[in-house]
Amino acid sequence: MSNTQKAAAPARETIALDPRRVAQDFPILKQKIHNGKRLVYLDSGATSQKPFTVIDAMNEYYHVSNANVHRGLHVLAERATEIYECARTRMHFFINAYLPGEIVWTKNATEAMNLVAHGYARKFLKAGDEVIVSRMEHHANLVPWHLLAKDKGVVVKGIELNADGTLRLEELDAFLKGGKVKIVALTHVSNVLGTINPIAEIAKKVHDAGAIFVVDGCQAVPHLPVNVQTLGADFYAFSAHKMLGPTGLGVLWGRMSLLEKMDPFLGGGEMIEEVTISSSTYKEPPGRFEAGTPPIAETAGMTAAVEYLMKTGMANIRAHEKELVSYTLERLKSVKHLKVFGPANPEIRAGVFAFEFEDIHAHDVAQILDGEGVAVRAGHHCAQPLHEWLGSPSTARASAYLYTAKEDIDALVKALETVRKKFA
Ligand code: 7TS
Repeated sequence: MSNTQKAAAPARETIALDPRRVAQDFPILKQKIHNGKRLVYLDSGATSQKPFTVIDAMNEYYHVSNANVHRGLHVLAERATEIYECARTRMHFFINAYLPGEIVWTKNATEAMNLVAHGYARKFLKAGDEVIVSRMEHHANLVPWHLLAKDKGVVVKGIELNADGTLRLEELDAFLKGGKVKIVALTHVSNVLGTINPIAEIAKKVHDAGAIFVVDGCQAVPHLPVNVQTLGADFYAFSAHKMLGPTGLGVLWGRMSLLEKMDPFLGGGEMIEEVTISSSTYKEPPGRFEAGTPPIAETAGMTAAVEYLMKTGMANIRAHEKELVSYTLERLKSVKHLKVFGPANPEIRAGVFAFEFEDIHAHDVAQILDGEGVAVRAGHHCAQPLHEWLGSPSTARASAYLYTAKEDIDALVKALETVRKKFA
């Protein structure tokens, strides 16, 4: 397989998406709820819905090809292995990895982050070394480092935020100057504020200081063109289920030179070269990190998801969501007493809208919205440090995707008016 892919071509003009047309590919979105109301799904930040092609690919796998991978010599085992490995190759093209072998299949993004913390950081960091995170991280990019801090005496420090919900990058510069930073681990896109962080710019700073850059791409890969070669990070983690794919599958991309140095995280079948009673040796990456029977049907679904995204065009999806950001922020301004968090500039914001009414609990807001057919999430969204900064233990959050139309935002605004009136 080629390891000399070129960086992606310069952005070409985008083609306008018709989200109502796109929504027709998603069977779940056709249903009516609560006595005939149209389902307005604004919770894609938690998980995206799945098109027919993804559901069909998984069904077909179980109908025609089901077997375990890399083991049997029979026809079904060969088919299953091909599906599993072709998905890896597809994914490497999708994010422009250097090699298919740099794609490690995990259970989800959380496991991918833990794999870096256990497989890389546990081996190479020592007491007093610093890991830099930020105030806007999901717990998946905090708790693995906390576990490491407890075990190894590593120190975890956080970059604070500007009032508009962007990173205070001057704080990163100051941390890096201290000379103790070994890892910087940041999200590409905030799951609450929608902030899109300047990953390529940060990668340069981190590398100039001789540290490793780990990126949580969970909210980015589904929504923006992601090219790991031009972004320049060292590890990049994400989940299939937020990008039209199935639950139970995640990805850790890592530079091969780093993966090769890492210890396995889980031990067992599939990941070994040779085992005796008292010792074992391990496969080269990625096999070393894929112990046990992996999610196979899920990779069949993943291939279909990536094909759907590529056919639609990631630049087109981003253009659609950017337009939706402008529209939504403008429409939400009309709702009295509603505070909306995150950057106002659509250039640096994804389609995520966390908000609160001064005196109404986020769970009440979400419940009333649900009654109106509008599905949003309420809570701390696994970002407690961020909510501490927002001064609120929980917010309600609407999150969009390629099937979200302006009509869905209009329905949200109308339902928010109902909330306001009920509590007036
Ligand atoms: N990182 C970010 C930025 C996320 O938004 C999430 C999930 C994760 C990591 C973890 O992903 P998982 O697939 O391993 O669970 N975020 C959300 C959310 O915002 N609402 O539900 C899940």
